[in-house]
Amino acid sequence: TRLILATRNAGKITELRSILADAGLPHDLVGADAYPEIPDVKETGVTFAENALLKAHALARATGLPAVADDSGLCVDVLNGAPGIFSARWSGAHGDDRANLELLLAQLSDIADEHRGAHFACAAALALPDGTERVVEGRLRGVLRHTPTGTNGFGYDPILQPDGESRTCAELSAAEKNAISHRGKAFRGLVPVVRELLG
Ligand code: ITT
Ligand code: NA
Repeated sequence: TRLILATRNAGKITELRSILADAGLPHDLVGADAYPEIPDVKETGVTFAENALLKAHALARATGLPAVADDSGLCVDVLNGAPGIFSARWSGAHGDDRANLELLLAQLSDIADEHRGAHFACAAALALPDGTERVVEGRLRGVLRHTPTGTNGFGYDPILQPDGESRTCAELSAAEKNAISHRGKAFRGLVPVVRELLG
């Protein structure tokens, strides 16, 4: 069966393909870009789970195929969880990873190391054309560096140093990141659900 990945974020697509393939899902995974005629849904939810479900339902309804989506972001302790669901457009420009990261670093410039705790969060959603839905969430806890380091990954990876690591997420290999990441945890949790509902 074909399973649609309801995202146009290239960094996410790369991660999701390898996470789901490593988990042994036999499905043919296709990105939303394979359906350019279907408009992007407005992310009007107030939680990661609501937004992930909105994206998955919109694509499942429009294509008649099962769809998976993720909504994810960085939640900073001293900012009471911001940027959170606004992570992709924190600086105003949707998807401008560098501008978002630079703005966040500027906002945290006076914050000392012991108060720089944060986590990545991911909600992984599965929606079927008949309206059936499931969500699984995952987190990766760490501290925020003062200076971006590393060139792997995407988004805020160069500033998040996972707890127990001496490297940032952008210095981890793709496999190392997937093994501990919010997205890895959420989608590995979703795999048995996909198997149960789709066979
Ligand atoms: P889609 O809605 O098409 O999936 P998007 O990039 O808009 O793509 P989100 O709304 O989920 O996706 O925003 C997620 C943002 O959170 C992303 O742009 C990054 O800035 C950040 N983010 C999420 N996961 C991350 C990760 O693993 N590493 C670094 N940054 C991440
Ligand atoms: Na979002």
